[in-house]
Amino acid sequence: MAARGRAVSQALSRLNLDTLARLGPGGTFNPPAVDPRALRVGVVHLGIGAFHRAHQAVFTEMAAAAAGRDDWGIAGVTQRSATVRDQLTPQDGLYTVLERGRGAAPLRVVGSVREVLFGAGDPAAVVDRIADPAVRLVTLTVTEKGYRRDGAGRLDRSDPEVAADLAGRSPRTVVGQLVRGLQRRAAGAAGPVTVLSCDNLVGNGEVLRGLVHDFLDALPDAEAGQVADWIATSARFPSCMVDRIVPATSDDDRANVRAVLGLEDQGVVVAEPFRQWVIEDDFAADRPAWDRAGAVLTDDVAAWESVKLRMLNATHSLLAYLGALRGHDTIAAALADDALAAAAEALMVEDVAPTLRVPDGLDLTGYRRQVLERFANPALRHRTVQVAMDGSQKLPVRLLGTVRDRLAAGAVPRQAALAVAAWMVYVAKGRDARGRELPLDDPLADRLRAAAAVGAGDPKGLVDSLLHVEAVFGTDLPEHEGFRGVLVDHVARLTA
Ligand code: CS2
Repeated sequence: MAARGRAVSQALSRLNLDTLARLGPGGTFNPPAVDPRALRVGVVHLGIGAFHRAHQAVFTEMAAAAAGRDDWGIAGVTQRSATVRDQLTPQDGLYTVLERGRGAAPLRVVGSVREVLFGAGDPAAVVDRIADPAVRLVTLTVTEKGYRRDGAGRLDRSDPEVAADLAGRSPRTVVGQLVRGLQRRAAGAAGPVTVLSCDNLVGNGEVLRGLVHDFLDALPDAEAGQVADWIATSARFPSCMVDRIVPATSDDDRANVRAVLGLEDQGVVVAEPFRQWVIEDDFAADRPAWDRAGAVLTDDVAAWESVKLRMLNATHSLLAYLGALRGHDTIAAALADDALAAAAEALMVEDVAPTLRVPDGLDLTGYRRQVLERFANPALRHRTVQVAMDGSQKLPVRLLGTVRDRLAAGAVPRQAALAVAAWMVYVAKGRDARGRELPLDDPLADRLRAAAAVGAGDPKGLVDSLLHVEAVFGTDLPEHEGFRGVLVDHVARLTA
């Protein structure tokens, strides 16, 4: 059967502009909203993973269609592996978005990605594209770790990759690529540009601007000064909040698309029907008409950002660690476990909500319900271990702000501490309730494993040694007796 399935799929043509044109108007899928052949590149996107393709690339195509523009095509950069380039280039950049769950739209073929560059393979091409006068926008989804920050949130100059970029090689880090591209723009009068971070960071625009300046500060004065002046007048770094759940694509998903299109698409991305984008309205030049595609442009993005990170992402992590430990494969299965559903609700109500400034027009109770409904979507099959990855990078952003705010208010953040404790046990145990191995996929994996080994076997020891990983907990949290105590209680219960 399997061999036969493979033979059939090999015989199928690949999705591309020609095969798509031959399909004609099918009715079973939505073709690109604009003619991809007519689109010219105006955006460089760093980090063209599944999330970008299911989120900003869709908004950008819809915006171009709504405004009748042909100058907002995307040049995507895949950073470390050539996979996405090899998937999309033979397909002329086309790929499908497969929505799963209640209210799912028909398959959508997206045509806004016009080119894919491989950052590690051809770093000079990335700099060239950022410096291209036709480009007015550089967007990023490079995940938390792609920013290469130290424990204090500054550019980590002890990171060998950062150091190598600073020394002048063709840049391979995201901040290096940006600075070298901006430097070329400044020198060549390429015109103003907006740099828009779309990662789950607090104040993502401000963070990125700071890292760009950290990089410049480490360069020789003459070189850096001019660029800093140019950035002050000609570049903007707005913040934004992005939201759409995008689980990893499976073979089943690709088979599903094959069955509908009759074409092989190696670039399929899966997403829930929901998508949201709240963007700070601060651009150096023009921008796609994203507001006409459902995005909200605002002067106050910070409140939206913390609602999303502290409610949705924090609860996601809680369900991921507790769920994975209890042997639940998916977020939906974790939420179907009553004890975990109660913990999720308690985290949002007791610890998170009191710390939030609610943006105008948002009903927090409705938001909370909607988050839980989205997590409960069984068709998504979003794996707990996928959300569990990179905990050292995610915890400070989504949970520790809540912890610090609650402690400052004199409260013990019991529910937020449960999520942190579950992460500690996940790191230390490495196995679920059924004895299956849990992957520790994290840039600090070695450091975390070493810390967990020191404290092994004793809840107090484990909490103390992991709390002293400064890159995660800073220097303040290990000193906090109340927080430490509640972590020890939770870890003792979770390991009993
Ligand atoms: C998730 C996010 O993997 C994770 O850490 O919490 O990717 C989440 O699905 C998105 O932020 C939703 O917008």
